[in-house]
Amino acid sequence: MDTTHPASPRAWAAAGLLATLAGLAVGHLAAALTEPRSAPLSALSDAVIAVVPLEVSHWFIELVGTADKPLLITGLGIGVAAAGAGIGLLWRARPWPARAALVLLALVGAAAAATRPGLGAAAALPSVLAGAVAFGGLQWWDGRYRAGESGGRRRFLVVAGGVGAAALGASWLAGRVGPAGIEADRDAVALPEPDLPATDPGPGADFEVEGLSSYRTPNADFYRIDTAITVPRVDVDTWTLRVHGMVDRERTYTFDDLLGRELIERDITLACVSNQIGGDLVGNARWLGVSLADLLAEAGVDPAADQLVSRSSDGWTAGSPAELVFDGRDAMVAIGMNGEPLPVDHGWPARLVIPGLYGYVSATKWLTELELTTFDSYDAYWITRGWSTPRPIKTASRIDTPRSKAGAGTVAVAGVAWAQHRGISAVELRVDDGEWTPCELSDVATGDTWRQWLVEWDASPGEHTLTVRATDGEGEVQTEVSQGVIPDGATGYHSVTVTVD
Ligand SMILES: Nc1nc2c(c(=O)[nH]1)N[C@H]1C(S)=C(S)[C@@H](COP(=O)(O)O)O[C@H]1N2
Ligand SMILES: [Mo]
Repeated sequence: MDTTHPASPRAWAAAGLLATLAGLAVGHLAAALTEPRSAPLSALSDAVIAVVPLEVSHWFIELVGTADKPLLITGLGIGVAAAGAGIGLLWRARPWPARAALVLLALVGAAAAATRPGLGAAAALPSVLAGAVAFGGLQWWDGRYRAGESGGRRRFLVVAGGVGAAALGASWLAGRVGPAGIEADRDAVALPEPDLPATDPGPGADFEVEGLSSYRTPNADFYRIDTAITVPRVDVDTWTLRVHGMVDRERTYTFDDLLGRELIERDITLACVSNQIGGDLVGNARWLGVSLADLLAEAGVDPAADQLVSRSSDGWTAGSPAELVFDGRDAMVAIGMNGEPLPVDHGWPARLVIPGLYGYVSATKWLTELELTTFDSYDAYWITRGWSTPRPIKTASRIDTPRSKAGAGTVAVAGVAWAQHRGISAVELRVDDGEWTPCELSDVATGDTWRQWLVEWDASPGEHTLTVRATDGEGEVQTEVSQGVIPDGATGYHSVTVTVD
């Protein structure tokens, strides 16, 4: 064994790090050109999310909120890079074990990618390429140093760094124009006018108070919640929606089939079960789509099927009560959101929307399958992870403005309240320990949307606590009992402390 090695351990670690980063970049490029979800770090993060114990993921999400995914992918990136540095270090003295470790690392990535729902064996390729690049890089570095070559360090740095940077640049380009660049497909869709337009609540839908959420949430501001590390990129030309399970005849629809059907347009507020009191995981949009009840009726649903399982292109599932789909509410397969084709982040090309249910049991994005089954025979994604089977959305109200400061005198206090499908019949505000004061309510066309509320407050200098509560369309006052989001949604009153000067 060569003991008079000219390169220091530190140089070897750096070479291992650099070779690994270059490999990751090449893997990323290969994924961008084929299937973005198969990128090594993306696939690894997805796999971690799939296997990590429930308690750990709940703890992590509680700790860092919606930064969970960026943090996970960054953490894994650092971990893989550190492993690369370690492999470089090991290679200096013991090349064979180091080679084996590198192959193993690449295989872990390959296995993670190939086993992701909706991906196949080909998804292993980016990780295999990443491993090959890192392997080749270290092999080259090794050859130069064992040959006692000097001046190779700089060349290695330039080549490995160059390969990495070029691959990252090319991936960025591929993301815009390659197979991943589905924006062009989306732009090319001309949404037809709805056959059954939404009932417009009129100008009284929006108080237009500064700081108050607008009645319709612009797509760019609409909250996004899903398990996807890399958003599924669905090819609309080959996309189909399959209806199967407990039905008389299986059915498959293309995107054009949907476009050619009777299109309904509805304002529906979507809410996430993991929204905290006062939180912003809720939004209201005007959806365009086809009636879910009509679509399912064509397949002939077995009356014994009490659960509709909707599945996405990345294997996520939601289970909704079939009864609610057929009770006359505007459940739909949506293809448009606020006058545009569905944004990629919100489910392009099609998603499910069922008024009155939280997103985790109804709002499947990147929808590919509707399966009629029973609750006894199948538990959907979040049900197997400690969340409740479907229950009605809890009545909630939120103070949007003011949030912390106000000037003395007349202050507009305003916010939104929601209890989808039941609607909101009253909202009241309490200042400090005072009486509950009724608020003015905005106009709504249905109970499926949130409702703005507004009240004028004569604010005196000092610190004040404002508390809001709503009453739903059935006359039920929002409960004061405070409960966390698990397992079926938070309860309790939203209050803010305002300093008036
Ligand atoms: N494919 C897929 N669809 C999904 C999810 C998901 O993780 N994957 N999350 C659901 C949850 S929990 C919510 S609250 C809504 C959020 O929809 P949005 O991101 O369009 O606001 O999408 C639902 N649809
Ligand atoms: Mo959610």
